[in-house]
Amino acid sequence: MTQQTYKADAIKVLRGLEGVRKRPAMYIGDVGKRGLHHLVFELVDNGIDEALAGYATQVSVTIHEDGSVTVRDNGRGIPVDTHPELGVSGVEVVMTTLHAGGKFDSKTYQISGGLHGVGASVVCALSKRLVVTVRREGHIYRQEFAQGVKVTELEVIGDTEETGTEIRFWPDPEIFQVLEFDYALLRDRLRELAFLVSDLHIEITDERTGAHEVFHYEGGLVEFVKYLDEGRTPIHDPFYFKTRSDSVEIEIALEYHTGYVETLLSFANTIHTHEGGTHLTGFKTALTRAINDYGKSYNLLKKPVQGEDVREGLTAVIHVKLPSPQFEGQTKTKLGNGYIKGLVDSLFYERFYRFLEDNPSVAQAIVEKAAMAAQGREAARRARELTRRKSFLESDSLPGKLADCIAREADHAELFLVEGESAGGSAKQGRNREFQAILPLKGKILNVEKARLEKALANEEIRTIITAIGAGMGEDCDPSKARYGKIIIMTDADVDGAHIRTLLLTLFYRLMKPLVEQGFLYIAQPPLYRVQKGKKEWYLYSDEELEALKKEIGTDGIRIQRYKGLGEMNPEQLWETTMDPERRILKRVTIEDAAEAERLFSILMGDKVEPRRQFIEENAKNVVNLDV
Ligand code: 0RA
Repeated sequence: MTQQTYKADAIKVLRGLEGVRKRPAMYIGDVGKRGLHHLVFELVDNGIDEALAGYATQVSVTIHEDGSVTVRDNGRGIPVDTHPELGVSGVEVVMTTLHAGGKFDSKTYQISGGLHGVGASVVCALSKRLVVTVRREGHIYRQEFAQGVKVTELEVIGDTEETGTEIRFWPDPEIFQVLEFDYALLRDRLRELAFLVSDLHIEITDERTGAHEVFHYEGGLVEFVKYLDEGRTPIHDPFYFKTRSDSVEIEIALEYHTGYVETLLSFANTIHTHEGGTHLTGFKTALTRAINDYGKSYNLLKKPVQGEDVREGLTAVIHVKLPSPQFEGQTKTKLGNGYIKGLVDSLFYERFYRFLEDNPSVAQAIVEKAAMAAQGREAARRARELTRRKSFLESDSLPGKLADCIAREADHAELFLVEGESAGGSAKQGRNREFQAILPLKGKILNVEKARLEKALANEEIRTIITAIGAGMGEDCDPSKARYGKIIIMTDADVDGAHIRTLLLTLFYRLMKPLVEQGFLYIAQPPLYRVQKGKKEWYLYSDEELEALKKEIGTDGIRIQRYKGLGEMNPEQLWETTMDPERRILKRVTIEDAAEAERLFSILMGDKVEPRRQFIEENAKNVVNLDV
């Protein structure tokens, strides 16, 4: 890395900060939970920039008890000398003007793209208080701001041999609807960043709870792939390559496992491209061609296989770094730079084809797996046509077990998926049949993580669920066709219930993901206790609530009933506590972090027992770490 000396005069000033407080959503997406956490990632990105430029090796995040967060890096430190035109320090320029930064040339990668990279100044504008501490040129400097305006001058507060930038901020309650930081959300993204930038040490500390984790993965993407596949059985050592062509860097790791699920994660300049884009397209095209070419050359394939066939049981991470990334798509997470497709295609093809030639037994296993997948796909297509033919369009083909509701508009209609025939019976009697439909489920449904599509579709219980909902499945899944606006999973509050809930979540996540993404899926919260004292009664949903109530009303003469299952409630009780929209508690299932959700399902539902046991032990409380 060339030793460029940017000083304050290299900082280009583009715009003032007024607009940020007026329209925060334009800069950070929203002013809810997501936007709040975006502030932290904005600062972390600056540290990552310093690391990618070769200057920082550490980034740390600390959540403080007073609701503030500190982000620190050991890079060069924000310049402290006076800007020649503006007459203020570099620190002040960076913190109070939009798009300031010494990195607007494309010699170093800027992380910026889409919502990202708008810089520390946005965080400053949206904080009721912010303190910057810079270690540089032998001194420790400090300056304080409030709502984007400086409240102290830059001053020297000590001496040091270290360098780096430390920013502590207190999010402004006038701006944000949510002020509480979520440790797990920050941690998951920081871990992901540590996989993506392998030389970096990333630390997170939560002073509210004492939690502390350090992430550093020398193996980078190879370790990322292994991490994602922790619950699965790989069939070879990961393939890995990294290459550079002009100013573009391409890095890919992949492995095939014994399962059927496809897990592809793509990134551009460390940003998760949820919607894919040109890098992913190039990768997929090359993979399909390489396997077909190899299979044909070595007489391993009778006829060509398709893209989805070569991705069955594949886990891959693709990371490209390029100057000026273009982000498109609904959520601005689709890489648009057209030339990247051809570049990834040709460079990856060459290296992957060579990998196949160098590892003939692995290559044979991969080609055979793809051929099997092609057969499975044919069988699944036939099965799907069957499901489609007896689809919801012919209303008498709705599953016999379904007690449908009267309402026809999805907006008003709800479907309860209920564990067990007896609870199903209570739910049918207790429901409001105007808008509530009930589908009782017999015990445990098939685990779709371990079964191929054709087997999943051959399963009566799964077909029933898909047909009842009517939105289709797989690539055909279309939430606008769903017959219900809310699909509510209602299981017992015990271990079996949690297992069935996870099986159902896996089914939706794997076969009807758009329904999850678009917020159709909910989890009902049946009460854990019923408490009676005299003529009064209470339904309680947690042990904490029970303790609180005992404190309030005392323990004399109270009767506590613990519900072990939905079946112990009569229809009226079930309605009052769990189904009545006026009184029930529903948790909406969202996918906060796709990579973590992928891994979670592979651990919970994959074929390895040990990681699952360990995971459940560590996370005994929140059985599924989807943000429900
Ligand atoms: C402008 C110029 C230089 C560094 C930075 C900004 C910088 C900003 C942040 C924000 C968080 N951490 C940061 N680290 C560095 C270059 C300074 C030089 O040439 O020494």
